[in-house]
Amino acid sequence: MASAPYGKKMDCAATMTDREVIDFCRNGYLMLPEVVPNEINEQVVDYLERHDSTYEPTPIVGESFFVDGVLMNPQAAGAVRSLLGRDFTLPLIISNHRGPLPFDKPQNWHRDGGTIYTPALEYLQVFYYPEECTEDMGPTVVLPGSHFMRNKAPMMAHLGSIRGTVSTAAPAGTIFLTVYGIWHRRSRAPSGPRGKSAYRNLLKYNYWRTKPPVRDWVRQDDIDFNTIDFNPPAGVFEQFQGALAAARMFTWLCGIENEYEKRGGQNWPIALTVRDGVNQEGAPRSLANA
Ligand SMILES: O=C(O)CCC(=O)C(=O)O
Ligand SMILES: [Fe+2]
Repeated sequence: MASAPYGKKMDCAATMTDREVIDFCRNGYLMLPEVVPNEINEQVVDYLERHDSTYEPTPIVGESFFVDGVLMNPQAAGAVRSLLGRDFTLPLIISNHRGPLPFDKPQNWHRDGGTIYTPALEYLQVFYYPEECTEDMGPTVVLPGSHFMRNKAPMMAHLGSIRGTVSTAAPAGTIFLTVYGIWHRRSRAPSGPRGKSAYRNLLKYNYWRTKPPVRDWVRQDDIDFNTIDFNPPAGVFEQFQGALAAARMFTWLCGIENEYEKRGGQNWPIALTVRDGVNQEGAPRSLANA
C-alpha cells in the first residue's frame, strides 16, 4: 500500500476574497455547505462503518477518495490555501466525533485543549459532515467571534444557552473551517438515526501553515478599509474589542502586522464613520487610501 500523505505540503488556487477573509477573522469560522459530492460522502460513511469506526480513523488519509474528494476538495482546500498560504500541510490526525443517536445531553461549552490567543493563524481546525446533520441530530454549535474572547474552558463549561450562537446543521458534504479557539459544543440530539449510520459522524482535522503570511488570496481593490466593519456579529462582546482583534488578525494574514497600531481609543478599525476617503487614525499604510 502506498503510504498515506500525512503532513504532505500542498498547493492549489486560493478561492477566498478580501471580504471573505475579513469575515473569517470576525466570525472565527466559515461554512462551506455541500461541497463534497455524494459519491465521496457515501464512500466515507462506508469506510467509517466497515473499516474504522474508532474515534480516530486516521488511516483514511491513505484513501485517495478521501484526499482528493475531502482534504483537497477544491472549495475546502481553496479556503485553506487562502488562509494558510501555499504549501499548507495535510492533516496528521483525523478525529471522528461519532455521536450515538439519539443523545440526550448537550456537551459542555468549551474551546479545544491547547488554545492560545494570538492574531497569528498558524493552523485551521476543519470539520466535515459526511452525512446530513439536522438540528435534531446534535450539530456542533459555535459562538461567532468567540475565538477572541479570553476564557478558560472550566469557566465556560457551566453556561447554558448563549445569545448569538450559530448551529452548523447542514446537508451531507458540508465542511466548515474554524479558528481553533472558537467556543463550541455538540448540541443534544433528540432524533434517532436518519442516515445510513446509527451515529452522527463528524470528522475533524487540522491543516498547518508552512509559509509566512501574505495577501495572496483574491484581492478586492474596491474596499475602503477605513469604513469596512471588523466587528463580530454577535452582541456579547465588550464594545469594539472583537473588531480590534479581528483587524489585527487580518493584518497578520496580510503580512503587515507591523503596520497595526493599537493606540487605544478611536484608532483603526473602530472609527468607521470617517468621511470623504479620510484615513482613520492608525490605519495600516498598506491598506490606507492614498
Ligand atoms: O461533536 C461535536 O459536535 C463537537 C465535539 C467537540 O467539540 C469535542 O469533542 O471537542
Ligand atoms: Fe471541541
